Formats: sequence, C-alpha cells, structure tokens
Amino acid sequence: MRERILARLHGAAGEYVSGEELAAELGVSRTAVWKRVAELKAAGYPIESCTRLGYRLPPGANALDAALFAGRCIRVEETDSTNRLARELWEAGAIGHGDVVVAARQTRGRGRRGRRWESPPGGLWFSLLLRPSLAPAQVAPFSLVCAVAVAEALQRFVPVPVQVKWPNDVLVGGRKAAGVLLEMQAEFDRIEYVIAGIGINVNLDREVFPAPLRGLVTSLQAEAGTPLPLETVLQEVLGGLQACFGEFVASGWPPFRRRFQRLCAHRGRLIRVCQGESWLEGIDEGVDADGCLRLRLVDGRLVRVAAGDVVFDSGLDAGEDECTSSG
Ligand code: BT5
Repeated sequence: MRERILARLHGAAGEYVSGEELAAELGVSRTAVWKRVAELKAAGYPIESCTRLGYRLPPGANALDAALFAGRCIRVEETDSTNRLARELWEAGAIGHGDVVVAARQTRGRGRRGRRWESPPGGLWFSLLLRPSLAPAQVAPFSLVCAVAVAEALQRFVPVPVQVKWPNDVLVGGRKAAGVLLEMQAEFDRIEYVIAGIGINVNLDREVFPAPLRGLVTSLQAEAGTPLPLETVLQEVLGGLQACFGEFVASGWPPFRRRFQRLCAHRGRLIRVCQGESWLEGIDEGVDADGCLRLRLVDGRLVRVAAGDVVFDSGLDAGEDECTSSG
C-alpha cells in the first residue's frame, strides 16, 4: 500500500490528495492511510500533511529517488553471496524495490565472469534490489553509474584520490578497494529486477588478502590511516546510489558520462583491455554515449569495447594472469 500511496501522491504533481480520497481509492480506512503515511515519513519521504487538505509530495520531490528511502536493510552475519541471497529473497517474495541485503562476511563472494570476491569481516558486502521501469538494453551502463556513485561517496572518507576503472572498479590511491557486480533478470522488453552487488574494503588489512592480490588491493582504513564506521560508509554509499539511480532512470547515461571520465584513472593513457583469451592495446579515448570504451589502437584504428578488464601502467604486469594470450 505504501507504494500505491507514493505513486498517487507523485501523480498529483505537488497538489494535495485528501485522506478520504486515498482511503476510497485503496479500499481501506482513513486511519490505515494515516498510519502508512506516518511510516513513509519516518522512512524519510518528504510527505507534507495538512488537516483540511490531506497529503502531498512537495513539487520537485522525486518519488523514485525517495523510493529507496523506504528500502529495508536485511542483515545477516554470513552468507555465500549477497547477490544470490537477494535473488532468493526476491523469489520468496520477501524483498522488493530498494531493499538491501548486507552480510558481515561472504563465503563465496562473486566477481564478474565467475571470479572470486574476497569478503572477510570488516568490509561492506551488500546487494541492492531495484526494479527500474526501463528496457533491458537501457540498463547496461548502470554498472558504470554505480561505480561513479560509490567512488563519489568514498571520496568523503579518504585523503587520497578515489577513481574508477572501466567498467566497474573503484580505486583508492590507485589500488582496487571496491567493485560492482550487476545482475539482471529480464523477459523480452521488461526488467523483472536488477541486483547491484557492491563490495567495499572498509576496515581490512592487506594481509587478509591472498598473496597475489596484496599489491593490487587496498582498503579505506589503509588509506585513511584509521578504521571507519561501517554504518556511516554504508549510508553514504546508499545515499549516493539512490540519487544516481533516480537520475539514471530520469535521464539515462548522458549526465554520468562526464562524471565517469572525470573520475577515470586511465583516460588518455596506454591501456590493455583483456577479453578472456585475447587482449587489445591502445590509448583510452574515453567512454562513449553507450558507456563503451573507445580505444585507439597502435595502427590508428578506433575500436569500441563493450566488455573486458582494463590493465594499465604497473598493473600491466600484475594483471597479466587475466590476459592469457598475446591476442
Ligand atoms: C568485481 O568483480 O569487482 C565485482 C565485485 C562485487 C562484489 C560484491 S560483494 C556483494 C555482492 N555479492 C557478491 O557475491 N558480489 C557482490 P571483478 O571486476 O570481476 O573483480 C574480481 C577480481 O577482483 C578478482 O579476480 C580479484 O583479482 C580482485 N578481488 C577479489 N576480491 C577483492 C577485494 N575484496 N578487493 C579488491 N579486489 C578484489
């Protein structure tokens, strides 16, 4: 019922809707409406009430944005993967749009392409379930949008630069501190749900990582020189994701293109893009209007890359295991 109340108030475009009208439309009592509105307000929705006029969302209040405020946070001590758990909870009807599943540790945290994501206690491992009213093809750049949201939020906690690495890594002081795994369930032209899985190394020592990763990764604590309150970081990142999601649903990728470029660690640099068994090398000429990477190859050709892993600078050697042939 909360979603229907919000949708009705949003549809009224800043005008008041009386409690009586809402009650009649929803087939419930005015007291029930009043209670749900009180819950929505407690959850952070900017709903205004007036005894004689009823309720309204003030002009300019974006209900989609606000919809994430209502998201519940389901917390577990341990799970294999919060992305998997979020899917299971959705299928059981236990969670909906804007809900978040957070685990203190994951036993089989997942990266892209079946890779492993180290998730010991001290980090933030969570999945956000979203039901955007977009076509499946429109969602592709959303993982880049999430990387932007996470990077911008994390910059408030560390004195060193926070950057993005195409498509979905967040680097702190040049090393990977967070990653995004976007998974989608869709049918033909309709998205059933999107799960944005986010992993952030908050209070972790480098020693907790397997030896081959130690030189490549970092944590907020290592860069800030002090442990950080997990809950504050989570709320900051969720706030950023919420704002970016609202903007992405309303305006798509274009407003994020420049934000991504500004944060990008390898723009204009010589990079290698690894795609499974092969790789391409060239100068990064920025992301395009679809979020693809434009790469100027040594022979002068400009190619558009839709997927892969970027390796650059000293990382060229460190990432060699992901580029298994000379392409
Ligand atoms: C990612 O994959 O960066 C996406 C990571 C998403 C993790 C979150 S945690 C909550 C949710 N539940 C899940 O099960 N997953 C999501 P990718 O770009 O494929 O990077 C994976 C690679 O990063 C690995 O092969 C390692 O090289 C490296 N890596 C693994 N664990 C790391 C960590 N904790 N910090 C930094 N790098 C790590």
